[in-house]
Amino acid sequence: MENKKYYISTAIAYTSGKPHIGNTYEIILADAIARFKRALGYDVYFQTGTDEHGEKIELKAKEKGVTPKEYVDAVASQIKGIWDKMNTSYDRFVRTTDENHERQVQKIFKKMYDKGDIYKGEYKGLYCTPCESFWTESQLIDGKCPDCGREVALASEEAYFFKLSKYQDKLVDYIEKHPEFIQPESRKNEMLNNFIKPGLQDLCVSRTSFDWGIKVLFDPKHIVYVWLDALTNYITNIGYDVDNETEQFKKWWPADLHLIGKDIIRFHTIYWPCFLWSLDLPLPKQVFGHPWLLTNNDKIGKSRGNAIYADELADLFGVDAVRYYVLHEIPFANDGNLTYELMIERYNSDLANILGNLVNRTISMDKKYFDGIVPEPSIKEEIDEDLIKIVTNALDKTTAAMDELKVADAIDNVFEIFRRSNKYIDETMPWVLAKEQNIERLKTVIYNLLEAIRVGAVLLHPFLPETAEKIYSQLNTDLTTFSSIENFGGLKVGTKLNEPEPLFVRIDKEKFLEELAK
Ligand code: ME8
Repeated sequence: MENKKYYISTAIAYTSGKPHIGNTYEIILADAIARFKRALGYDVYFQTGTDEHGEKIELKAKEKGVTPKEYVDAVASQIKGIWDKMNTSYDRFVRTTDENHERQVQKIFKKMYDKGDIYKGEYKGLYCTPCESFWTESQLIDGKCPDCGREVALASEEAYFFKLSKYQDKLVDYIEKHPEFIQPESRKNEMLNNFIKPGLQDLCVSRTSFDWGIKVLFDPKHIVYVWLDALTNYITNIGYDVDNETEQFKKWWPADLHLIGKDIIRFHTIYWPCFLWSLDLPLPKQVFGHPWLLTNNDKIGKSRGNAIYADELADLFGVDAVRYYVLHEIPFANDGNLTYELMIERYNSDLANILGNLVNRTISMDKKYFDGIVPEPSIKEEIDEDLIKIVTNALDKTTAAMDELKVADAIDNVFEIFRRSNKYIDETMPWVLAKEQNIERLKTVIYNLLEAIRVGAVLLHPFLPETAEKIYSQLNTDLTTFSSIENFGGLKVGTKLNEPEPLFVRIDKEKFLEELAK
């Protein structure tokens, strides 16, 4: 397999507060994609981190009576702690307060200025402080910020502007010629028709009304606009330097995928391409705006008071149960919903019943009939063919879904192996074979089940790594690569299995919800 590079990034989370399950969904989704690519043999670089400047954070720190740096240090470490708890395999956690990032942003701003893409002017507009965004009258909804619904205030200041208008035609042309650039497709049309084609106004890229940010090198009373600061994280942290092209940068840029939420597609597909063109750099290959996770069908927000947190869910259900839920329940283009009731139902039906029971039953049967040794298959029957077909096709099918970023479909494909295996138990009735002393056939049936479970575990690994590793350990196998599942029959005959241990213990819904209410 060729060793191609794959650079995937998530949005960098605001350090305004603890990230909720919606924000955490994104890092889990990126993690599943990154792990899958690594398993396919790609040389992967997976970057995430925190967005730490801006007026909102300055205000939050003041409220708490700490310096902005003390405030962001604490929140960034909390965010990193949640990313780690969720078992995400990022290669680098970046922070916009990193010294190198700050220096590079100053140099980038200067380069754009020297080129004539940034000029000085005066800004008058309607500003939403929590969103760090200026809006035009026509963008407001009921006179309020279209993103968060809060009041906007008239603001006027001397400011630097970026010539977005200069790149408008180029942007329309690029997006039309590269249909894969903005995903899902519906978002592409929304950007083109609602935002770009009606006309791009020059963008205000500096502020003087607060201090907490990166100072413009040649005019230090100006602070670099937080989105110019934040977006450049994707290049400053892989060795971008305006005066010196590094090998590291040449290796990784352009990024293969910026994974972000649908609310910030505008910044990534309008501002970011124009900034990159101003620096004479190529664009990322793809920007995928994933849907939202809702709770009780309402958007989860840090300041909406309805936040559910990933670490708290993980304490209740386990890390992999949370990973499973968010990966499975949020389809490619539609929002997903999360409630405790739904979470328990999914947990019981998919994780405890379909997967947990299958593994437990199969290993227990092997222990009972063959003393825990992997038996040699010999007597094949027609009924085996469908199971074997589903198992051997799963790698290609799952890879195809992942290539299209249809992660919920991909994980469902893996579960197809487990569902089919359960059905195979019902069809073959191993206990009847044992009673009838049909031992040779029983050996084949048990072997097929164990091998199906191994293949399922290998494919499950990118999504639920800890569960897959528990299965490897129960099967006592080190055949865990994607190449080991290209053909059916990899599991070694004669292997001594380890003790079966329940992977997911069924939850009593009523009791659980009662406890939770307390
Ligand atoms: O937007 N469901 O940071 P952030 C799913 N700092 N995803 C959600 C979500 C939900 N309910 N709510 C938010 C920022 N997200 C900027 C990014 S990148 C250069 C700068 C997603 O902490 C959101 O869309 O508000 C974003 O991709 C990520 O969580 C971080 O959001």
